[in-house]
Amino acid sequence: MDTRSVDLAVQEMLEVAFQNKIETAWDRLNSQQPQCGFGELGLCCRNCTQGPCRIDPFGDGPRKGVCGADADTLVARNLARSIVAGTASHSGHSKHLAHVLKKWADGKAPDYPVKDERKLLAVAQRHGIEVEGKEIKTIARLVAEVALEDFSERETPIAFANRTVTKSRAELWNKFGINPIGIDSIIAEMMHRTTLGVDADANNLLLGSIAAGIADYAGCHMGTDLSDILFGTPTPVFSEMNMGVLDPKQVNVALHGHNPVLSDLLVQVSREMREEAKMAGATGINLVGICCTGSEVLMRHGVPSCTHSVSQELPILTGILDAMVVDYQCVYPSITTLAGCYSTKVITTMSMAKIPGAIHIEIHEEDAWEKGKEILRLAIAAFKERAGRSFHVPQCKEKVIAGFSTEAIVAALAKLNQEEPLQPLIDNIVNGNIQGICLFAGCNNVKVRQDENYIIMAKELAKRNVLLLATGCGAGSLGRLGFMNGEATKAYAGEGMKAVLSAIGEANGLEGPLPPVLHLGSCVDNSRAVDIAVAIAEKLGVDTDMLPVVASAPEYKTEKAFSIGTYAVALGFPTHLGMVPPVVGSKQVVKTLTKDIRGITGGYLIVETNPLEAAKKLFLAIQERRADLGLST
Ligand code: XCC
Ligand code: SF4
Repeated sequence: MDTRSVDLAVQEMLEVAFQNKIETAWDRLNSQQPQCGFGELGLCCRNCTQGPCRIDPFGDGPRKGVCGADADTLVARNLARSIVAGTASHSGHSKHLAHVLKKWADGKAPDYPVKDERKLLAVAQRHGIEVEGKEIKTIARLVAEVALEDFSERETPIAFANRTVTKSRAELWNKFGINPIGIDSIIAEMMHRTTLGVDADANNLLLGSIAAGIADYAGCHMGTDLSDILFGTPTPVFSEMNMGVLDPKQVNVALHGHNPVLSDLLVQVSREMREEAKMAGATGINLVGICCTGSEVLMRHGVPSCTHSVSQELPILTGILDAMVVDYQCVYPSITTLAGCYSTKVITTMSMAKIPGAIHIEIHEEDAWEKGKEILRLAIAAFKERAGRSFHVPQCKEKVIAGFSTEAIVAALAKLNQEEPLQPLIDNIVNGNIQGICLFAGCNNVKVRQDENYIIMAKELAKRNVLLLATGCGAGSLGRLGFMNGEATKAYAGEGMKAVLSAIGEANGLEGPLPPVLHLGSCVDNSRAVDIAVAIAEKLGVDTDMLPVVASAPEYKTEKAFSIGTYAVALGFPTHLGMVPPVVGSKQVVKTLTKDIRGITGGYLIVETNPLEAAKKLFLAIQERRADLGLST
């Protein structure tokens, strides 16, 4: 058994790496051993130059840092900084989109017209913007302004968080003083609070972290809303996943990173460049996705996803990847070293995210189209360069249906009940055909066998009639391994859920049932799962912490995953982590996050590294909530 990945394509390419003595993330993990035990427990502090200070978890050595900070303070401060970094990343992405929308409204970004006016109007109305008689550009500018206002300090709580949850949830956040008044302001406040000699109270730090998590939710929701406005709200789309989507006869271009500002445009530009590619002897331009930017273009254009997260280096080793175009986040700097052994061009595109060894072509909204052509020309040149060279492409790919925006899910359900589209879903949750909903979010992590936790948990939960939603690299795992098509429902879903998904499939003219795992999009699109939960909660007249809805990050790695997990807890969901977070050095922090927090938000963390056990625990949490709602278990 390959202990590194379940994915056969990854296994095959790791063998290629081994044969060619090419170093991958797995090798580098090995050379990092043993990793720092203090760091693993959260017990190392570098927040001032009197440190680094370490606290002995066994109590034999020092119990306090030089300033007197104890284990609880250190662990809580470190966790807070991780969460805040995640919030900064997601909201940085959405701030970028807000500027693009505003530039278009001001006539400065002609390549970025509003694609989905309906969504624009819906978002505008949600924020109390009068739309009657106004031009689209004016409405777009007003929406962009509401978004940008959310970053600084407002008089009122953040709009994109408070107007998208139940009223009682927003009130609860106010009551406990965890409702932030600005995304950037809570980020700055938490950085301030975690410096030497400010907040030393672990629980107070954790409450501040939850506020930062709520700001992250706002950033994610804004990211989804603005992407839908600019690039279109996804509708169900058929595509494929895994490295077999690479085609030796075409110019292969991987879109990697997170933000659709660049990747969506390249999809459009590539259509114009097809002839140029043909003149170079290629049959066409084959765009493929990696990580979240891959999910964005899969959702909206059906661009196949090539691979995800820890295996992002491997498509280069096929020898036929002509360019890897990246924006920001989750892009391993190692890719330029690997690309150096092949004809692959790595192209960075954002001034804030350069990589030594890459070609930098900076994308500005003002002249994005021309720059897009320049990028694709480099890929075409690389295609010519590789003529006659040997290559190795694993013949693995799976069929997927993606594109499940909240709007698309509601539209699919409306085929069963035009007037009350959510009713069929609610009826089936009430009668137990669907026991509950689990959102799979987060990454792969080189410390666990890639995809294994997702696969085991998805099988276990699907057979217990739990409807699965997935985003980001979690969606990638489940897609690459065949959980995102109708066949998977037949193979894995329990009888109740199979009947429901078949009925929806049939009503929508699909050949088979809906997949057991619905692809909601990239990591910011976890907001879509929240929208679904909020809609159900409002319909039932309860708050989100009463719903049989749980979240899981079975193989997470990034700071962004921490901030998402934090807002899942803030919204009241039992939230599973499949890797032990670096908090075990503080009993108090562990207790607060897994138990006490429940008394505040209704949500809590479940840390469980065994996927079978994790599925059981999540199912139990679902059962508990069903019982509280008076539903059959
Ligand atoms: Fe990054 Fe979003 Fe994680 Fe994948 S899942 S490794 S964050 S690309 Ni968000
Ligand atoms: Fe050490 Fe305190 Fe400085 Fe941290 S803040 S490095 S614990 S002295």
